[in-house]
Amino acid sequence: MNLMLKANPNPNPKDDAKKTRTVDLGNGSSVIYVPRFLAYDVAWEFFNYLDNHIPWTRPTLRVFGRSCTQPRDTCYVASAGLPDLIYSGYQPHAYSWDDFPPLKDILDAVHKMLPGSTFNSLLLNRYKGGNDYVGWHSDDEKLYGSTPEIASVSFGCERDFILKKKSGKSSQERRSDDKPPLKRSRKSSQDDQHSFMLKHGSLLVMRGNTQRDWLHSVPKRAKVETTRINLTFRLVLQE
Ligand SMILES: O=C(O)CCC(=O)C(=O)O
Repeated sequence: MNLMLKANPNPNPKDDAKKTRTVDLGNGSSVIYVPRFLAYDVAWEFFNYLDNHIPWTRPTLRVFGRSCTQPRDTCYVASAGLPDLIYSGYQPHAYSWDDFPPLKDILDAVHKMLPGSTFNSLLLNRYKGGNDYVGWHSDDEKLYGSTPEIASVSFGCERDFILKKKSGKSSQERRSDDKPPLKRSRKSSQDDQHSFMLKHGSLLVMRGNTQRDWLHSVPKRAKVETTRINLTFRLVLQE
């Protein structure tokens, strides 16, 4: 597949700067949102490639002692020689970047957009409609280190991405794929919750202490009928 990848295609840098949003969450946590990271048409070409060529699976997870089907499709790609990813009792097979060359183009574009950052693994998620979701969790697995940077590229249907501050009982705030998150907690103050509508072709980056201090989720949405694909790039540390 020969895609003319165009990251951040807007020719006016001032206009781009206006659209990119950086949110300081406090205590060394921050989020950057780039709504037009990829050109619209190029992003649809990627969507079609990913939808049709990725070997999607919907694994069984073990959450709080119970088995449940992960409420979205997934696939994992990583550089050779990295420690295995295991979450909720599931160890995905690690495909190689060479198996899916367009993923390397997207990784290159992410590296270009975030100078000084390095990513060597990718978790892909496919939400086939509004019933598919990811519950409240943080990406605080040991293999990502204490302050992981996470770069997330979205394709297809727009979905809400919500961050909420951890309450402090962090041992209970693990990945909860069997518990659909509520739309909004009425108790939360504005500073304790942030919401982004992740657009087709957008990039969202979480930095610093975000995984230590915040949870994130993509909640169910009753009216959503079409597919969203998400690519989450992370750096797995060598043992
Ligand atoms: O789909 C998304 O935007 C988030 C995915 C996510 O949080 C995860 O895979 O850990």
